[in-house]
Amino acid sequence: MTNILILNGPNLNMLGLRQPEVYGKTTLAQIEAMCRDHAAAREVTIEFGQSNHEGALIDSIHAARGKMDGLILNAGAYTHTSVALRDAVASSEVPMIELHLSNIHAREPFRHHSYLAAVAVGQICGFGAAGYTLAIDAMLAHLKPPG
Ligand code: CA2
Repeated sequence: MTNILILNGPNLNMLGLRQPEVYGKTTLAQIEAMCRDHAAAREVTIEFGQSNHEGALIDSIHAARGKMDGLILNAGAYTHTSVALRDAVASSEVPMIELHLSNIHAREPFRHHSYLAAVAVGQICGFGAAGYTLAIDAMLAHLKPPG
């Protein structure tokens, strides 16, 4: 069984409740349910979490070391600010996919730079809530390439 940690950063607990024009109408609880359904059909177990606190996210990434096969990380605004999160990902040695609901490259210039991109397997952005299940499939393809 493949174990994937899906971790969400600050303010993503507000999904579906505010700014639906930017982030969509789907709540984080609905996204978690979508991910659980998707994983169940693929022999994948997921852990799903969210924190508004940088240190708590770092603790979760450290705890994933040696336990989880992959990390899907929507670090929210910490993407653009946090060297500490980048260092945590690098030290965890868990393959990480950087995920965003919105296309960060089509938004304000300060969202164009990601501290996480250089330590990611790859980045998925701009597909809204569907990005989460795309990221599960991308992680499986990375961990077990076809053929
Ligand atoms: O597009 C994404 O997934 C982001 O990671 C979302 C972050 C943003 O800072 C990144 O640049 C891109 C913001 C998450 C805030 O989520 C909210 C949801 C509803 C209402 C208000 C904020």
